[in-house]
Amino acid sequence: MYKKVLVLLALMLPASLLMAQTFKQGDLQIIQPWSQELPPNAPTVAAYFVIRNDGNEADRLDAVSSPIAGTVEMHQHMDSDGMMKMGAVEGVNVAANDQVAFAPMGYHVMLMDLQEDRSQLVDGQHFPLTLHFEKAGDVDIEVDVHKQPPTDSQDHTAH
Ligand SMILES: [Cu+2]
Repeated sequence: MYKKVLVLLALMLPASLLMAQTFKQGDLQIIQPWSQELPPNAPTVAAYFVIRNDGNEADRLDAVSSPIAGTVEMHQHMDSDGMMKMGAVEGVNVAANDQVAFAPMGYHVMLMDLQEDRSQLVDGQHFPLTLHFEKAGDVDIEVDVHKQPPTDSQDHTAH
């Protein structure tokens, strides 16, 4: 009986993953983590999300890790002399009652030294990521992989 319920839940899982997900821990919310599907030989993969801090104290994202990558860094795109470059940042502050967006051409999480099994890096799949915060501690999230950037955060009417 118990087993049947678990099987049912497992079957229902893919449908729920099509919806934007939010992960909560304490005063923090990690909203709609996503990654774009890349060619199978791409050396790196990027992850994006919004960190919302509803608390009255600032927190700081100190590090990010994932079992699918040997190295995970936080990067920021910078406009230097008209050239877009990206570089690693030590950490990202999230002020009290504020939010920080990780998005293309801005802050992003960069996964490197990817594991050989890339079955989680295709459209419709998802992979685990752990965000290490100075105060909130570790937050485990799942990053949804999409062919196209999700648009529902900008436009709720387009269908
Ligand atoms: Cu990067």
